[in-house]
Amino acid sequence: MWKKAILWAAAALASLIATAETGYELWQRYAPPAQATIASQYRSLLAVHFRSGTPTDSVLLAELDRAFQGMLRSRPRLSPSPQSAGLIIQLFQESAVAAWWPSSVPQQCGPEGFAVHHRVVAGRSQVFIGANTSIGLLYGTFHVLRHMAAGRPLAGVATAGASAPATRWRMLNHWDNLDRSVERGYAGQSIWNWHTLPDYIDQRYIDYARANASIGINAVALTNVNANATVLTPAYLEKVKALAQVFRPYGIRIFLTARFSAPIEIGGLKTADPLDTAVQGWWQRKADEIYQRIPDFGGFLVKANSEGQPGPQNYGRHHADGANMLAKALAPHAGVVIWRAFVYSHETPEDRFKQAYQEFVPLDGRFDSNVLVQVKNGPIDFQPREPFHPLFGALPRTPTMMEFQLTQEYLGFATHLVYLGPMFTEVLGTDTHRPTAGNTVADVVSGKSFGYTQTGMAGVSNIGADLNWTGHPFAQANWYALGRLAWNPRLDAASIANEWIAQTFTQQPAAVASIRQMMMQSHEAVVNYMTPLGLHHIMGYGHHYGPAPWYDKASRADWNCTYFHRADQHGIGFDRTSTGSNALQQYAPYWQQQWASAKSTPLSLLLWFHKVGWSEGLPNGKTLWQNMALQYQQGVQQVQQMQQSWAQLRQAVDERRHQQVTQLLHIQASEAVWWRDACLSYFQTFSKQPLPAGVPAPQHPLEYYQQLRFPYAPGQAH
Ligand code: BDP
Repeated sequence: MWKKAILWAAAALASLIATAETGYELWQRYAPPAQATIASQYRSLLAVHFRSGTPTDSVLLAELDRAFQGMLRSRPRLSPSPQSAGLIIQLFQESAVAAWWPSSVPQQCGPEGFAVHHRVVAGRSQVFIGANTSIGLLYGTFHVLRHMAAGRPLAGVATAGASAPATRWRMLNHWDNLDRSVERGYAGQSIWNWHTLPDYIDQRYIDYARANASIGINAVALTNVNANATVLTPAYLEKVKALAQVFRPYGIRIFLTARFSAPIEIGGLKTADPLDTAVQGWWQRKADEIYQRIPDFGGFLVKANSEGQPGPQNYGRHHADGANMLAKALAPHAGVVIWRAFVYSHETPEDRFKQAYQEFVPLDGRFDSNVLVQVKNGPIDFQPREPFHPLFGALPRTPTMMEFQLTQEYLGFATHLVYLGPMFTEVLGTDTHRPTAGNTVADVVSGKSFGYTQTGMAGVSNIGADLNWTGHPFAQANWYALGRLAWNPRLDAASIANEWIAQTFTQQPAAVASIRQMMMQSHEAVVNYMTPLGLHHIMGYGHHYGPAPWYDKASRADWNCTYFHRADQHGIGFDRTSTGSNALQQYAPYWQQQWASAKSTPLSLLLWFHKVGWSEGLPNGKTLWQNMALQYQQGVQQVQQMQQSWAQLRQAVDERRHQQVTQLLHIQASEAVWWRDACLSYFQTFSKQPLPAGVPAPQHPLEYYQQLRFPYAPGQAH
């Protein structure tokens, strides 16, 4: 009787705990496998053969301990001999594992890769993890744990040969300010508590490092690209050093944003001219000072001569002069400079689309070997959909690194469910046709096309101090996808979603399928209800919240929405062909041909390259105006479908997160309606045509949308 009561109480408690998930654990919840047969298979891995020595080895063991306690309710036991163990984790040079792989595997693994082998002996699974380094073993262990946390049969855990990262720098760029505000951050304050560093080490720093290492992220820039030189002062470098110590065992290197005018601001010099020897000396001493504290410091990330940031052009020098000066200061320590190509000048009236290409292509081959140029995925600015940036493939002699934006500055902030996996893979999988057909953006970025010696992929972080890190529970998937794709840009977005869902929410196949479906259509949905047919940059001025296609009051032309859509009574869109700005010329001939005429341009990119008449017929038989209205409407409906699918998942997902997502989807649905109604009312003043059947009349008159103000919209610059 008592026993029964206690059992019942325990079960009730367990179910209570199960329904109260905060999301803090991210994809590292380590829930027990849903299937009992799988669980019993996993149990043979509890006997672990592993000789721990390095700090990385210690974190590996701690992770195994945590994971097995979660998934198997048991702790791993160390087993002295490999024969009696189920999980054998060994450096290749330690021999026992070496037998499992062809002799080429260790070399293919390189410094960070690993290989996993699985076999069954006397009915029990044995899993071997081999690598050349401790960090390789840690990545291999995370690979195995990911597989287990998704509840998959062990037979599938083996890698086909080596799993080695496609890029050297797999990176998060935090846009975090020293006052803990986050530029374009929608998930609370910065997780870096500069005030209590270096003495106070928040558990979050450790959990952040665990999460990053679990998906292969090995570099983080701590500070905003709109940089503050104070982070380079001794007091702050002490704080940075403390974080570097936390991250080191997880294989994560720290980068700082270098404000180009720092020699003036904190160095007392009169100039920051990169050709001035006093300036060069100042940066050299600064680099030495940093490396003395942080011997594995990654280097500098620099935004220069862009949106008011200082840079070499202030002194009549060019980007390579600036980058090389910093590169020379870092080179003796093997550090690198990541120089951003997101530049557009105040003076040039040129189509903003073209400016980065115009500035950087002439400099190809003039950068030092430890410089990477970091290019946003598209030519304008992280819009819901952009064509790939024409710089990918156009810099054969300059390592070109990818910059994606995880934080949803132009995609509904942390309120909208938008899985960016399909957007990332759409860009990565596009053939640049440079130097020849068959070279995708991924090939360029991973160094395949041009043999770059430095390679990288970065995501602008969407992380903040919110309990669940990213604000929206689904925004975690974008952090996750970035890491997975930086390791292997050929992964497909649906498989990444599958493994993320199984670790994060549920292993139930029907629920996984339904959540994956929501995720996979979510990017197209936001494109439809915000910027269909290739519209871009029609968000609210400054904060970028909500629609404002009418906005035309900014101090410079290309900060106005009207600059980008160019709607008038004749039509809408930006002519970037030879009859317009001819930005098209920056692409390989294949794309020039493809996009030169509106007829051969896909609808998804139409208004990026063409001005099209409102009544012009498109290949689907409808006019441009009808297509536009119907796509806005489709976007709204897609969000409504997501709401319906999610409502049916109440049993499959813990109550708290289910409730959170329900509420957020509700906001997203009404904001999608807002976008549709505001944009269509405005564009209708030019098209002067009725809404097609199936598109409801706007809820309010245009003036209502135009007078809305959001002075405290989150994420604005300080
Ligand atoms: C823009 C953001 C701005 C950033 C800039 C950048 O609105 O806050 O500073 O990108 O990437 O999209 O430098």
